[in-house]
Amino acid sequence: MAPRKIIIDTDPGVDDILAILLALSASPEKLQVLLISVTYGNIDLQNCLRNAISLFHYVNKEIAWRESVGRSLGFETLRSSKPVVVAIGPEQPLAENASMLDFFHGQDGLGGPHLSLGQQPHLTPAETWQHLLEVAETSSAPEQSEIIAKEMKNPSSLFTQSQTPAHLEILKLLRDNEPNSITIVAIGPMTNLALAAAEDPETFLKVKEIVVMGGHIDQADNPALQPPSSLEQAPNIPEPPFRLTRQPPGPIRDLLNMRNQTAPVADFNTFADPIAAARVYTLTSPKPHTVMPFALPLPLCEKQEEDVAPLPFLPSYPDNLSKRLNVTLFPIDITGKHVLARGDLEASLEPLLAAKSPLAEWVSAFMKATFDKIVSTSPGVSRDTVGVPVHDVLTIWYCVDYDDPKWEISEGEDLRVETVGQWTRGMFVADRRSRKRKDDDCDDGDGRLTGGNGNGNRLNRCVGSPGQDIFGGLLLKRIFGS
Ligand SMILES: [Ca+2]
Repeated sequence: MAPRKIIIDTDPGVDDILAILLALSASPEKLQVLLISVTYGNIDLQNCLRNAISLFHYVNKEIAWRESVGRSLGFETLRSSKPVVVAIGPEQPLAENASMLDFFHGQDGLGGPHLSLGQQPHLTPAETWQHLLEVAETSSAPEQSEIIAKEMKNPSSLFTQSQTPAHLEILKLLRDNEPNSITIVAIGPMTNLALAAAEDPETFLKVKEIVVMGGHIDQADNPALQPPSSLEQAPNIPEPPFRLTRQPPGPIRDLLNMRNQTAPVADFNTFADPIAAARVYTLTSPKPHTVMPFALPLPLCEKQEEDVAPLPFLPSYPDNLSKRLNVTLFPIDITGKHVLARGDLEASLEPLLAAKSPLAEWVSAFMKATFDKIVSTSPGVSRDTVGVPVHDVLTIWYCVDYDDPKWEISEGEDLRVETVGQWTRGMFVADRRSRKRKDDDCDDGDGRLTGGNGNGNRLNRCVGSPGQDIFGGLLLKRIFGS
């Protein structure tokens, strides 16, 4: 069977980094990584990009170290298809300012061992690369200078710097490859994908499958509304503003961030740009125009500010598209059950740390910060029992081991993203009333959740994996080979 070709659309924070490492560690017979398209998300775009470069830096050092000590080099997919193209996406959502999970991921997205670069809005890809290099070269932090400056200038680098905006790079790959041969793995806000779909819908529809870490479908499973005892004791929890783009610091935010959620009913990736997610999912409908999100007018106060960049206007899709998009969701319902336990990580890394593995040292540092954050914010969780759901990793596992019969995927659910709710922004609305779908060529409906007209989204959803119990061990074994 031919390897699955993937594009990873990512906002590199903790679980993205582990997901990318898992992908790069796969067998080249199973997986080929064509592109890493970076978006804002967990933290601002420049820090996401810096984390991606850091990943290649440590993998480069790791391969050299493994060679020097006579170990298997690993990272077969990466070594067989390097350099991987890294492209730069937008700095903010389609409709609003970026909402970021920087509290949980640290200001650099990896628990805080680096300096923050700050935001440089509205730069071209070339300007963004240049800015990243200038910051590194003038940095007083030797580690940052070494990682970014050396890695960006290294001709034997494992990655190349694309000067093309990420959504155009995605379209180029879809044009240049056989239809139905590329899978896009979306593990950040979906702004890049929405831009690509709007730019050239028919080329976008050449994608084989879009695998998304997003959604929280079954509200009965949602414990975010059950606060821990520390929350009850917290004084003066700030009231969220009406246009909620970021949960204010405090116990609620701690609690939601642990679940990769920014609102009680929404996962972070969807919450961060619900209009982008909704626009992509409409392409799964037989009649996308019936489920397109509203285009929101700007509030008056924002219109009057001259330094606020105009929002991108994206057109509707043309009628009579040639096919429907194939999307498979990995919502928090399933990703939240796949946990990396501190005990497993430490047991796996201990001999590698003793032997000075560069990758083990890096992963150990940012995972320690992550575990410590959870212990400090979670009553009843101790140092020894703590684990962290690494949501994004599950999507890559699915792409690598797609032939495992134990994956359980429910098909064709009408799930729609709420884009305008005051309290429900980014929530998935499921129409579960029993109804019989008509064929794709049914009469036009208005797309409302009234049932029976055959419109609506048709999303596939992962409801079972090959095993929660084997997940953490498998992840560590594939990345570290031990
Ligand atoms: Ca992510």
